[in-house]
Amino acid sequence: MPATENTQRILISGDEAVSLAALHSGVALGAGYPGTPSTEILETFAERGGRAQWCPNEKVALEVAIGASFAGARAIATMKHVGLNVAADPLFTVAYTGVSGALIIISADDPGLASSQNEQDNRRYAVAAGVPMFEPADSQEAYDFLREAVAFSEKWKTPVLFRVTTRVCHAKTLVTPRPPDPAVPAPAYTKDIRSRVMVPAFAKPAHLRLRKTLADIAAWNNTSALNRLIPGGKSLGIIASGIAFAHAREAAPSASFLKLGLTHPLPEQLITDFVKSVDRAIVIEEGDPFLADAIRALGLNVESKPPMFRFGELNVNRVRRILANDTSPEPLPPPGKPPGLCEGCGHRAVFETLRDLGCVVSGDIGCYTLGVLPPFGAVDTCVCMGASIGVALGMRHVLPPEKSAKIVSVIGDSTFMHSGLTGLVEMIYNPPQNGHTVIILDNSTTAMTGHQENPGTGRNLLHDPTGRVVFENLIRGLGINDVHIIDPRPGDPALGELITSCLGNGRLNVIIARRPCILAAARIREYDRRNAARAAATCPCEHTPDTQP
Ligand SMILES: Cc1ncc(C[n+]2csc(CCOP(=O)(O)OP(=O)(O)O)c2C)c(N)n1
Ligand code: SF4
Repeated sequence: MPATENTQRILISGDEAVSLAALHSGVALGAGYPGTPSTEILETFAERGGRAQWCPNEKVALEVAIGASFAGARAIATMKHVGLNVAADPLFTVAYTGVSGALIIISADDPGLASSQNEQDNRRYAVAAGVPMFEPADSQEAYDFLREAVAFSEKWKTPVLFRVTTRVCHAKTLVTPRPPDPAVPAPAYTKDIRSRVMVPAFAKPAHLRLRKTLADIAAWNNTSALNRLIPGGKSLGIIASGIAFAHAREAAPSASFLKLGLTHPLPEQLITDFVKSVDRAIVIEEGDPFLADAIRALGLNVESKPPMFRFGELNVNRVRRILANDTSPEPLPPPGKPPGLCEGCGHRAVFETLRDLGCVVSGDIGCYTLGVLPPFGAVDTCVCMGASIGVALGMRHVLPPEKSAKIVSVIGDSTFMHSGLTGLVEMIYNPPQNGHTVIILDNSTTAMTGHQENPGTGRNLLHDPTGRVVFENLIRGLGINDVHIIDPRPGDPALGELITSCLGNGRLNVIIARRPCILAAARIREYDRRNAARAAATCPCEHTPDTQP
């Protein structure tokens, strides 16, 4: 990369800024699972030459990043907020083990549910797991804080939770990067059994160490440059973090501000001094009253937003209303274009058939969740990724056979790899009396999040060829004999006949409805052509692949 490109002012999104900072920090490996608004971090990291990979799910991604860090390398793990639920198990224990190389866990939260099933506030995870948390407010901070987080993680030997939200991830603001880190440690593994093996005898002292480290960081945070005091009028003092800070600055430019960047553990003395220095102190934050509750727990008298502003994103106007304690009903947003499955989408034929058969569909998360909308109305439940199988099995276990006979699980290919597999294992282990049928919608891509690859496509993050999990082999290998592959063509009665026969046979069935996503099909053909041409160019034998017998 030319030196000027490193330090020139550029207009980039928060996600791009994080990826650039990771590159400049010498991050050796980025591992993640796609999810809005985090997806672009790994994609741009890879485009800029970083080593990045999609993993089957967020838990595996975090574990891979932990391994890289244990081996002394700098690593990031990226995911959307709900992904951290999946990765929570390693998260809580890596807080005890600590790290060698920097480990930054990037959680991209979605207040307002632009593209999610809930609007959980992952700042709670920092407290629950005992992991320090950085919260940038714009692209420059996303860049600066990521670089600071790398140094911080190695200094304190702790993983860092890097919490961003939709507006920070996707809005573009100016960034002045710094030259890349000249001293990136080379990976090296040092044996340290007492720190890395969390049996009770080692975990108990590890927990004590963690609490001591957090107390030391809290004291250090009182003078850390990650937090900023912005002097203003004495009549109003605002404590804010993340994007809420930007909105509050615009809404009340003459107020005094305490802008927090390291929001766990909190700089208690700094906050106490600030609150005491102003006549009226108010916390402006998006999502849960996370800061407000913690500051009140210090015995400080701060105001916080009325409950109605806990829902959805904040903006300048909403912050003005909070400051004015205006709780009158908010105007409804103008109706947008309702989402729907694309014309020609292979999922359509499946949901038309399920609707016409009167099936009870235990659904999952992906483009195909849109089968819930008219004209299909053919999704009955949708909880979280992978839940389609377990939820259907539970229903089948308790309902009488005549009521449960038409229950079907529907799951996409990426979601099946993410967390559907264990549902199938459960189906084999605890089969319902009258059998069950799972339909895997294999469109050869992770369409909903922007057409990323997954272990079933045989292509990696850069769309280059890699190992492919062949669903039918895998499922037969698990011991399910009734595995059917079908092309779900519109108007073809074959799919309906197949589903009907599966529902009636009382056995365990998996139907793989295989048809590439129509929006990705041309690109997939292009990747396959490119990969075949590359393979031919590097073929070590004397014949070209075309002339081989
Ligand atoms: C735990 C978790 N991680 C990530 C996401 C984001 N996400 C929603 S659906 C989906 C996968 C969709 O792919 P697939 O199952 O293949 O269905 P398609 O959209 O291609 O129809 C992802 C990654 C999520 N909702 N939850
Ligand atoms: S993007 Fe692909 S999978 Fe999603 S609705 Fe459109 S055609 Fe279907």
